[in-house]
Amino acid sequence: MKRNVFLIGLAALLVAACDKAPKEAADLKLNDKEYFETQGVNVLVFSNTFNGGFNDEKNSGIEIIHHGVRTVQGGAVRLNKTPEQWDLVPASPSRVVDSINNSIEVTMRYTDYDFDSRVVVTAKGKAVEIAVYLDKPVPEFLAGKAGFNLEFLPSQYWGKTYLMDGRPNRFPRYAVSQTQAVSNDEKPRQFKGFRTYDDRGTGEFVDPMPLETGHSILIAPDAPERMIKINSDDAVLELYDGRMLAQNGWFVLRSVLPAGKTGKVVTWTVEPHAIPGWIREPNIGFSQVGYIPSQPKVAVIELDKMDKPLKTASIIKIEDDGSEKLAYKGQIDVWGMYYKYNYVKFDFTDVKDPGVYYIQYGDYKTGNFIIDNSVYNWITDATSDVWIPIHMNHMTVNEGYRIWHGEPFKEGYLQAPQSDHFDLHSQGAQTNTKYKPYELIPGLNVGGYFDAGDFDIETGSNISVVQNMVTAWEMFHPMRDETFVSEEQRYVDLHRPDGKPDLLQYIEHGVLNLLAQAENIGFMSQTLSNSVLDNYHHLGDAAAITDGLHYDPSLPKYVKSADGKRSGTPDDMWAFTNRNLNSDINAANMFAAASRVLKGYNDNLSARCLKQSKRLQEEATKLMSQRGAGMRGRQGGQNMNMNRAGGGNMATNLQLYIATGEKSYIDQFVEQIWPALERNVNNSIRTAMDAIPYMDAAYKERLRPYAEKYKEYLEQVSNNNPYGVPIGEGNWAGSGAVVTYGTTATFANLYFPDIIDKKYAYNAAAFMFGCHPYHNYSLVATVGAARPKQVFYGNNRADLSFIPGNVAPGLLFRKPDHFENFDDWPFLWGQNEGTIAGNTSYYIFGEAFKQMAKD
Ligand SMILES: [Ca+2]
Ligand SMILES: [Ca+2]
Ligand SMILES: [Ca+2]
Repeated sequence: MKRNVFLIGLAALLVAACDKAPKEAADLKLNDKEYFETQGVNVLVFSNTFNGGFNDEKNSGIEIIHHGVRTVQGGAVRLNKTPEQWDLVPASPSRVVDSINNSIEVTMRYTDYDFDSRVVVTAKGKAVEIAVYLDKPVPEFLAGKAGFNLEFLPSQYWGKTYLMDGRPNRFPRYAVSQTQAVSNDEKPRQFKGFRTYDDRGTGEFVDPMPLETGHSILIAPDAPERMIKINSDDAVLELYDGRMLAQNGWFVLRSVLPAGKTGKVVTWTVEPHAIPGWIREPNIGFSQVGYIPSQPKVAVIELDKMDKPLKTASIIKIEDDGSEKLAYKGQIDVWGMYYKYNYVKFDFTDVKDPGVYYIQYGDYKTGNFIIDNSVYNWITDATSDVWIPIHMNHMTVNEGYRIWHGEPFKEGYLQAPQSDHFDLHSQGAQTNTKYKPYELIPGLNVGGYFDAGDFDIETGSNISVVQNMVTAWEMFHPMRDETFVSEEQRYVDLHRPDGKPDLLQYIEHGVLNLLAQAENIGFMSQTLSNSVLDNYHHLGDAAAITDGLHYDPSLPKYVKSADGKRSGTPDDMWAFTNRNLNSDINAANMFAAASRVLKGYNDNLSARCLKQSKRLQEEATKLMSQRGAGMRGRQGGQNMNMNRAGGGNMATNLQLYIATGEKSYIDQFVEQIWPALERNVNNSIRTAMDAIPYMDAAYKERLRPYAEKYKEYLEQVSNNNPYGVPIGEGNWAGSGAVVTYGTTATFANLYFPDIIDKKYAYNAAAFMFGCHPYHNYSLVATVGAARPKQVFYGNNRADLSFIPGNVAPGLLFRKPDHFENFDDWPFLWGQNEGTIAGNTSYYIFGEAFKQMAKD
């Protein structure tokens, strides 16, 4: 039987081949985790609320996890037919779970419109009744607009059929339905009054028309694992395609709330089909990149709680002639329950012969993997040769026949006026600079890296990027040269050697923007970002975000000046200049480090870096102690000097010592490091280890007991969950923390091999490369893995694609007990976005890890 576990993301849905499978599924019951459950169907009611930092994250409200996949979400009273990310979301001030009546009631509130409603979800047999109640009629402006919405994941429904009142139809693969243009006066307010759209001077917004309307819809009768029946006697069901407005839109089923009415105003019966006796297919986690012969090799198998673990599993070798042979048979060890699934492990460390293998667990076989000493050789190449250079700002980036993007933001950056912002930034009343609001700050359109799936320069991230690259350069001196970079031509060509190590060119490119900030603004900006929201969600060529022409308010909007150099379209990017002294200190640290590696490569840039490093350090120290003096006055003489602020300054002192050799810096570092290690060894040991090459042998000896203590922490993490790495549960999934954990564990092994075993770093690598919950795909879009993830939230996400070398945040936790990582729908940034700081952290991890695996 050749079922391929590669397909489980799409097909975690096979009926268990069990003769005793019941003919009928059991009724939905409210469980002790406060959601409605039957085998194969979970209905969650505001277990996850609309409270993310970015409004509608498509992760909230009423949700359905259908045969293991969260295919339905967004169930709530909404003000739009197909809500976009920045449309208003309701607060949910109360949620009451009634286990006696098998129901959950949630209050929803739109403060902007003083509009309250309630939704009551009650289990009724195999269905839930969803009822919307109003104590006061819908406010006049929202009448005909507010409705109860439920959203369906396009990638799980396109191509499947539906029947509305018996009329058959098919969910479209691409958004091609009808819209109408409606006066902006009728558009409900968006987040903070921003607009997601450019109306091109029409005064109208685009409003989608329904695909179908009726009272009864049968969704996906052709796919039992996705089939849902929804009826409403008291309201009309309207089906929309949210992708008409935004590529990340979902299919939306909604009923408009009736005007002028109170009480129970809309009632739906929703019956998600449960396949009788359904058991989720095992998720066999292993490293898709493979293993070196000497390392531990443990597959972690995630099992449905109704599944019965097998006693053994096997490793099959694929021979040179294509035949297959049993290489190893070993026992399965039960780890136990972790959230909703049961976990077992299969240790095949004894398999050491180089070759091609797969894992056989009962009827399930995995895709193949390689055992060989070379398997890790390529794990950073896609990141360094492709992902990083594609994210170079202010350059044209070419690869073979393809231009990834032209030169962005030729018109430069304006001083941001006092403003709120949509990407978690703001500009205060003071500019803190010599520039007036909207004045061009010269010189900023050079160097730097796009933040992530968006195109801004996050200064903090860019500082980390340069710091990461400097660390990688000093530790490993990678001479790899696969990228042509010309700052003069503002041109990058992938896979074209130019005689210069790429890493030095990448450091130089990062430094160019950060130096421009320090020199022209005087300190570090918060961010260089979009001034209008409808540019921020740009997908496509970065050079097309702005028109490249200086904004001239004397010209009409959309009109160019006669000389073609200015335009009346206010699209120029802004520099946000609230002064953050910690950021200046971080920059001082980074400039010191960059100055060191650029010496002999670009002496002029190196000297400018050192100058700015010292200036920022001095200015920030002085300003901090002035602020500290103010606090001292209030706090009765307590010494609030900046050294107490945390590890940032400690690392800076080390960097400045390495750069300048001045003793005062290292004295301060030594004064700080030991108390910091005492307070929290896991947070400080990496910085402490960074100093080892510059200190005497006694320093390293003094660190040994802390390495022992750090080992206790590693052991504790190893036992916290079946995967043996830290697994985060935030709104942004936690692979970054796994990379950090793996990097520190790797360095600890390199410095203290007799104390710190390699297994901790191997666990981190295996997790990144496929041994993790939900599915077993590598989280890195990269060479080396047989089955990397296919879709990421990169700037090409509208093509349901990826940029090679990207690292996904990975397994997103949804309360109360569900991990997921969509691999057919890229648009959830918390699972699928890669960031420039995160990906360069991965680059260091990879370089260090390769070294460790080689030793
Ligand atoms: Ca950003
Ligand atoms: Ca090069
Ligand atoms: Ca412009």
